[in-house]
Amino acid sequence: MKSFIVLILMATMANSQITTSFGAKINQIGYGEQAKKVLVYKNDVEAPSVEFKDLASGNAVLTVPLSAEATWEFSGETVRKADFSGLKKGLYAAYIAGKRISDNIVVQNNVYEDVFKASLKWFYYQRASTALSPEFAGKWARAAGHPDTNVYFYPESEKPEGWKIKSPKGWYDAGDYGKYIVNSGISVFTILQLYEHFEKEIKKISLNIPESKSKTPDILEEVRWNLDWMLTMQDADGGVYHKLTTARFSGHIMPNMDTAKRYVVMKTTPATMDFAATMAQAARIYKPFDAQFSKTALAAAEKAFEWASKNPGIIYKQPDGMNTGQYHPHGETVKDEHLWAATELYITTKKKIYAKAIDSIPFTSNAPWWGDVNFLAVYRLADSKNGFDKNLTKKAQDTLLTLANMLRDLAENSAYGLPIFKWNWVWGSNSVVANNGIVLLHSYYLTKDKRYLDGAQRALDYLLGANPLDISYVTGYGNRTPMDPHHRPSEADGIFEPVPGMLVGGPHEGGQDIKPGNCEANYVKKEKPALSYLDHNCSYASNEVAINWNAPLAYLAGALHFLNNGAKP
Ligand code: G3I
Ligand code: 9MR
Repeated sequence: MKSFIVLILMATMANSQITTSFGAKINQIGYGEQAKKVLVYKNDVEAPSVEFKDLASGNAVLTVPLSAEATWEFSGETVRKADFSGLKKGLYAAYIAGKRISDNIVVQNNVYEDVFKASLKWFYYQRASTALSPEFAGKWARAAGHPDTNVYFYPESEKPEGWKIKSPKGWYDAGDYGKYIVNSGISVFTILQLYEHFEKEIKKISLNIPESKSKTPDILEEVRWNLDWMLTMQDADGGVYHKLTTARFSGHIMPNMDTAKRYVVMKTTPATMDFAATMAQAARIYKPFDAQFSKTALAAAEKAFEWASKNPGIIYKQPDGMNTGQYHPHGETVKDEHLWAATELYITTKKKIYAKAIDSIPFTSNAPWWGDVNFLAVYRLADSKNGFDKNLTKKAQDTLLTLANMLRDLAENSAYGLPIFKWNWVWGSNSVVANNGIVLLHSYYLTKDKRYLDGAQRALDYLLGANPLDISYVTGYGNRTPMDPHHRPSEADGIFEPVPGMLVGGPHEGGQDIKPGNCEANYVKKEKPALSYLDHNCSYASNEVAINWNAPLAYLAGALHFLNNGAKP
């Protein structure tokens, strides 16, 4: 056993020096022992099969056939696939006709533990209003920024002279220093759902954060930092402010250097409903650890739902002179936020008023994202443990499996074997792939059909290296990783390596960042969205980081880690 661990360490170190690719597209972190393992290769040699050698002995241990050639429309590549799921625990490399074609391949059930923990720990690095000490942040320690104890209303003219609130803590949204309720909602939900699904296992996970010695699990302590901030964003009447930012995006400076006035902007229906859903979920989860907080969260949730029900159509509108993020709802509808809030409040309170709201709102059929949270409710309604009407549960299960079957079929039959739709190549496409993986995991939990689990594995494979650019999109985890993300602390801290564990937005051909003086290099490859990515801090449309991108990565990597090690959700 010891020799195996030494071998893994040597391989990981060796891998960390590997920068040039051998060509085969694989998961650069590795695979669980029972996992589906697929290699994709842009075939440059005529050969019927791929051979896998055990790097310890040098012996060939597995030979598998290469599939027929197929073209992946999103990169224009003609490739062949090989299923090497037969490989068990060990360290390998792949060869075609005697030529090495892959990085080291690690097969071991614990292989995702580090990248999973790093993707969660990243939220600590995003904390506002506190210094990050070397004990918990290592070389990315930094001074505190944004105390947010004097936050004004924008525009100030709309409030009495000197009006201000205290709104400290919370996570910076992304590469900027804004704090946004809409994006917080889905991010908090996704992380807390990982806790709900793997409570026994995740309680043992330490993130090495200042609260690690408390009796509350680290994942809940980290999320609490943002929940405490969210509570400060609720006005006395129950309405919730949409965001807290400066009037304009700051320069690429460290948090403590950004001392411009900060504002809360507009109470909106989507923000208030997202807040209600998140607080209702938190009220259940935190009850055993902090009964008072649980009570406060539920009261805030019910008050928010009431305000949003009385103000159903208040949509964010960027005021003049304000140019930070908008999180403007997709297609103006707030039905999805309403459905999600009612669902979470029903589970927590079992009140009929919430069940009534649920009945009147149809399901959508796409993985959840900040602009359409409908599927977060579908996940809940599809779970018979939540005590919803049986017909409603059946309808939700059918909705879930209809989407999952399309994703599963793409993972099995597309040229790259990936669960990615044509319309997924949006800004933050990597988070869409991660959320597609979560749709597949929910379907696996429901049916125990391993084909869904295999599809979720392929989603993680893509994010960790099995993609045309042969890059693991998570900073610090993989053989070739983003080195220059659009992330102000990583750009301004004077440290070569970016903050670790961050999932960059990923390929997107919108090119919104290609402007004179910014991102001149046109990285967009016409009609090849999977190649339209630029590892440069100018590219906020393909190379930024965000809490709603890391949260589904943390869920996907964490769930596969726990499932690889025997968890039963
Ligand atoms: O919904 C439409 C879809 O129907 C259409 O097919 C597609 C075509 O690309 O566009 C979709 O809308 C896009 C929307 O994201 C949803 O994907 C918009 O064009 C696109 O502009 C919008 O981008 C958002 C971006 O802010 C600009 O508003 C990203 O989702 C969002 O993640 C990003 O969020 C920013 C915050 O505002 C500020 N903090 C950083 C954060 C990450 O970049
Ligand atoms: O840094 C900002 C990033 O968080 C946003 O996603 C992006 C789009 O809203 O805007 C970035 O800020 C840029 C601004 O939009 C234009 N001037 C340069 C700013 C820094 O790149």
